[in-house]
Amino acid sequence: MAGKVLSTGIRYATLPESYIRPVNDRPNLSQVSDCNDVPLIDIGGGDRGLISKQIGDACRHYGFFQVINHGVPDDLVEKMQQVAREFYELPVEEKMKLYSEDPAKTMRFATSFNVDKEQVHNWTDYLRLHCHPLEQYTLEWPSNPSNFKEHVADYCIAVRELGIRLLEFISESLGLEKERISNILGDLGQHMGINYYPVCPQPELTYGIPCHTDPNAITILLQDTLVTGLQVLKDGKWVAIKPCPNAFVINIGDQLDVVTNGEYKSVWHRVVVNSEKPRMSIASFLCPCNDSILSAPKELIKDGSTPVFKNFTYAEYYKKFWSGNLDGKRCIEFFKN
Ligand SMILES: O=C(O)CCC(=O)C(=O)O
Repeated sequence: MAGKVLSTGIRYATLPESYIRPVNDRPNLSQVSDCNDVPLIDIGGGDRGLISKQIGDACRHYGFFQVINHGVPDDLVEKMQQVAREFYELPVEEKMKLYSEDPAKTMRFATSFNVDKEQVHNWTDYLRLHCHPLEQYTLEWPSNPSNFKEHVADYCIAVRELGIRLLEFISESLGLEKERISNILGDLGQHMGINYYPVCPQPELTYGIPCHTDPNAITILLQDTLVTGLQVLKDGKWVAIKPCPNAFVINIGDQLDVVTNGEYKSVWHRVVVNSEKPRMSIASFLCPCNDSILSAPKELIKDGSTPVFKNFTYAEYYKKFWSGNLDGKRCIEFFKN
């Protein structure tokens, strides 16, 4: 079983066969350029109108953006990164105590995506946690490293506040009341993915995570400060998002696409790996409450037209997402009218 995961400390000289992508599905790294105009939005200032306009423009034209002066204290970010690193440094036998391939589990250590179903594996391990309500989930979180629960919980609380503020700006950017979108999403669920991408002997043959859109509403990503890996599809071309100090990358997920009636599209992104350095990223996924009925507000549906998406619950969507393969098809297509 331990042979399935990658964060074992073993360095491979060549890429194991089960990770090699077919020739027509490789990252073509030489063709990817840096994105030099990623919107970088300072949300610490007082001009709400300007901030929501900048966020609205970024959602419309990019589907992702970065925020600075976001209110998540630096020391919480550092402690979060530190315990995440320490977790991956644990002996593989210790991490394997948490291993599961069951996506319904609310805490698990895993690898790739859907190991038993997918044809080619992805060069990543991840620790996946449900985080809200904290008192319900922290009990099952790893107790090794010993300060994991404390630091991750503090970070989750601060990131959640940021997410709620961002949803308010997004709502206002559409001409809606501040809480309109949050009210549709209900008491927001919160999941975390602590992703580890080991050094890879042949990065041009595989992905850390292949092209996908996120199933949730918005993702607040803490990138590795030193190693680039995230790429976003912009105007039909893959561009690399270089880490920016003290910034989070925010990307629009499928549920925001649904509740904006397709006005803000969920963004295609992927992760590539590196032959010299491992990479770690920490993704916080804010999602609708499991049983909220998701639909766009009437203000965003033109008179007499049919909403782009059917009504459904997030529980239905999430199950469908994890039953697939990250094979480049958007789960959201199954929910269109
Ligand atoms: O590692 C990253 O930069 C992005 C991770 C990601 O796309 C995900 O966890 O869904």
